[in-house]
Amino acid sequence: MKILHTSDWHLGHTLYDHGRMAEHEDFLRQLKIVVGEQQPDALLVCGDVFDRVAAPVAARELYVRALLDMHDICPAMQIIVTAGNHDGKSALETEGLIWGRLHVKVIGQVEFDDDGQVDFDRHIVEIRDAQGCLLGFVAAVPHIYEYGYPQMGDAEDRNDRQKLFFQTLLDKVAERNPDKLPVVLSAHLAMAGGNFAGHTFSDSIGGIETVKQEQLGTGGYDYLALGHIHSPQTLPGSKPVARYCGTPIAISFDETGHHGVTMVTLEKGVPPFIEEIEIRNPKPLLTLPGKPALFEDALQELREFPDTESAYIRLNVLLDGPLPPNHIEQILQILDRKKAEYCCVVTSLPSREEKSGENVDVKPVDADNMPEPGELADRFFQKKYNVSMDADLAELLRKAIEVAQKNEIEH
Ligand SMILES: [Mn+2]
Repeated sequence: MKILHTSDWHLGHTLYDHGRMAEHEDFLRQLKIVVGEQQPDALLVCGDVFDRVAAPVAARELYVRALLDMHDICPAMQIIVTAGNHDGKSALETEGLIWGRLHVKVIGQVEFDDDGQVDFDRHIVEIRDAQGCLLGFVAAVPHIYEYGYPQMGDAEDRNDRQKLFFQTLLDKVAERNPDKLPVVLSAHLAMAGGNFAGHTFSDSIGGIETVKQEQLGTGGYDYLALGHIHSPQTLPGSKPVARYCGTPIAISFDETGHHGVTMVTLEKGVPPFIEEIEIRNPKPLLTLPGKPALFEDALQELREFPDTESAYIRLNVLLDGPLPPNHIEQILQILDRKKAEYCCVVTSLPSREEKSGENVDVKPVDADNMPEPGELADRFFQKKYNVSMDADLAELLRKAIEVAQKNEIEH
């Protein structure tokens, strides 16, 4: 059984206001080639098909066209789409009714039968070859918030509910699988021991709570196909092997390294064979220079960047004072005749060892011995930038303090 494991397409993503439709189109063009060449038995999209619940029309069209294309080039292939935390779960699910006709199974959320019992059957997908011969199973679980696992039996704690959910699902697969054909479990969640580089846990990844593999049931599957984390990785020590295929194109500048999709070949009684297939982004996310440099040096590097090269640029600046007020204009001016596009500036301060001169210690201020505002500001400035304020800035500050104090007296 050959499974093409993908996740986190994030169609409709914008990077600092730059739409990424062309890159996603290019990814789907590459994916179509992979599917055409490899003829997998199943294609998994393990959540975060879209970047946001209300995905733009163009992104939805891209998704529809992609599924049609994949079906056309490999008609016997079973496509399985599960919702991630970024997806509109019920919308995805409703469209699934139509997709069923084209060998696409969409699982947006957990549903219950008339007796109020979890409908596990809809999470179990049989994978068959072109002749209809059963090859194995995919047990597909969409993103479920930790507190959202259904109450089952006497499991009250949310961890117990999660564990019971997965275990029950795997037990139901086992009932249907007397020949012990290969089973893939798929989920969209953060596993303990993963490398979460690039995820700023403030976004909808939310207060990330990691899950240990034993939470997802014991035994009963041969490969754990994960979505949610964007760096491709096989989890060290995972048993059965658990893997994030990663996002096909980087979503943030901190997702350095390659991206792609994962081809998994599963045979009865043999450990899964895993092959990474790289997806090349025609417009990479670049941090320039590679190591933080003073603003002028960073600008120089930007000037030297090839005019015709497509890229998103994050300028990497080492601060020796505040950035010039017109720093963005300076950057944009250089990029004006280039194909590369500006995204942001990331700043860092020299590490303590690199700092020259005395380190100025800011002592806690006691109310009776409050220093003059100008002195306090200067101490803070020295501490932050390791130099004194220049005369112009000191004069501006002196005037601002004067006005503020005058206002205070008047009111
Ligand atoms: Mn994601």
